Parts: sequence; C-alpha cells; structure tokens
Amino acid sequence: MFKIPKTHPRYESLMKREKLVAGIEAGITSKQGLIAHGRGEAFDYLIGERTLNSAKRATEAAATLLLTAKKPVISVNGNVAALATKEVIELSELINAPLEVNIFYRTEERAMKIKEHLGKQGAANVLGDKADARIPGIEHARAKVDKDGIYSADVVLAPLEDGDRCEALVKMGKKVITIDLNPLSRTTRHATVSIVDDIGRAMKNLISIVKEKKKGKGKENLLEDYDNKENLKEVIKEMMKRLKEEEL
Ligand code: PTJ
Repeated sequence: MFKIPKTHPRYESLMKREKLVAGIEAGITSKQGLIAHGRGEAFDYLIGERTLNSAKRATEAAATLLLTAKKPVISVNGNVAALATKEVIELSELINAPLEVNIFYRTEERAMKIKEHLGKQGAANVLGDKADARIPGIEHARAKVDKDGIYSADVVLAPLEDGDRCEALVKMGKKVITIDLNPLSRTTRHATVSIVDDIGRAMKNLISIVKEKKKGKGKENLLEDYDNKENLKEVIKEMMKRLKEEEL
C-alpha cells in the first residue's frame, strides 16, 4: 500500500482508494470497482463527506428491518470486501445472517478469493461459491445466487447494488436495503430502504444502531413511518442546502 501520511487533509479518502487498489492486487476487487468508487466519491463531496440526517433515519429503518427479518442475508461484492470487511463480518454475527459473495463482474476465481478473504478475517458463514439458483429476469452474473442464501432470504442487505437486480429482488417479494451514495441511482429508487452514505460510515452506524436496538433501546416503530421515496427527497434537499452554503 502506498504510504499516506496521517496528517494529509484527505487521509481517509486516500486510504479508501489504497484499500481498493490493494483489493485489485489481491484479486478480490474488479478494476471497474475503481470507476464505481469514483462516482461514489463525487456524491460524497456533495453531501460534505458526512452522514446526513436522512441517512440516519434510513439506517434506523434498516436496523429494524434486519432485526425483525426471518432470514436476512448480507450480499458482498468486490468493493464491499475491500472497504468494509470487518464491518460486514461484525454485522453478520450481530444479526445471525450469512454473508453471500455476489459479484457483477463474476469469475469463479474472484468469488473464491472474496470468500477466502472473508474467512481469513473471521467470517464463519460465507455463501456464494455454490450459486445454485437464479434471480428471475436477470441475465447477468449477479443473477447467480445461493438457494439457501439470497434466493430464499426475506431481507437482503445489498450495498453498492445493481439497479435491475435490486428491482428483481423486490419483485420476488424481498425487502432490500442498500447503501449507495447516489440518491438518483436505480438501486436507491427501487430499494425498500436506501442509506445514502459512504459504505464505511453507513456500516459503522448500522452496527451501533443494531447494538442499541438489541439492548432494547431506540425507536422501535420507525419502519411504519418510513417512506423511502420521501427520504430520498430529503437527501436531495440536504444536498442542495449544503451546496448553497458552499456558494463562493
Ligand atoms: O465486485 P463486482 O464485480 O460485483 O463489482 C462491483 C461494482 C461496484 C463495480 C459494480 O456493482 C458496479 O458497477 O456498480 P455500479 O452500478 O457502478 O454502482 C455502484 C454504486 O455504488 C454507484 O451508485 C456509486 O455511487 C455507489 N458507490 C460507490 N462507492 C461507494 C458507493 N456507495 C457508498 N459508498 C461507497 N464507497
């Protein structure tokens, strides 16, 4: 990894890039993952690289959904595996959900490498190498899922998801939670709950809210009041407010 001094004003952002480059070198992240991250970075600038109130509300709703799910599954792609390994493993233990390696630019070799990477970091239950079922209506490789995992899950946490598959999962009757910095993407529009935030910040917040809720604290009925489309409108309002504040 390239050495970035901690005093650099953009240390955190540059370290995320280093993690992705290391992910490519380790064979777990796709090269296209860099482009996807660049788009995410641009949106992160627009929200001031911080968690918006609308994202906090979505995270509360996501935590309730995960804790009340009968069969939750966490989908992991090459970017998530590079940027939020520890966090996805911790959340999977907290909510007793398997991780499922599910990648768009699928090669069996990369799927295996992600599975091994998660295993080495301590993940006990990782699916995705079997991929013995398909999501109806999807022609690309992200349709390939595990019958005992995403295929039969009632709630899927799918960060940095593809819009068409998100839509297809919802059509199958599943509740989909996504984490995606782009409030205009097809994924954020179609998901049940869209957390518009950076994957690292969102996962940390989700873990801490899940922990609080497991202790019996936190707003229990938030899901009933939660409207994803209204929340996305709030994201855009918050973005615009910030841009106005930044006017030179
Ligand atoms: O590992 P694979 O083969 O499954 O490929 C993964 C990527 C992400 C390359 C693939 O799924 C892809 O091309 O995704 P998209 O369609 O570019 O969508 C990625 C979305 O994630 C975009 O809307 C980005 O704004 C958003 N995004 C990128 N980086 C982050 C992010 N959202 C949150 N945190 C990030 N760090």
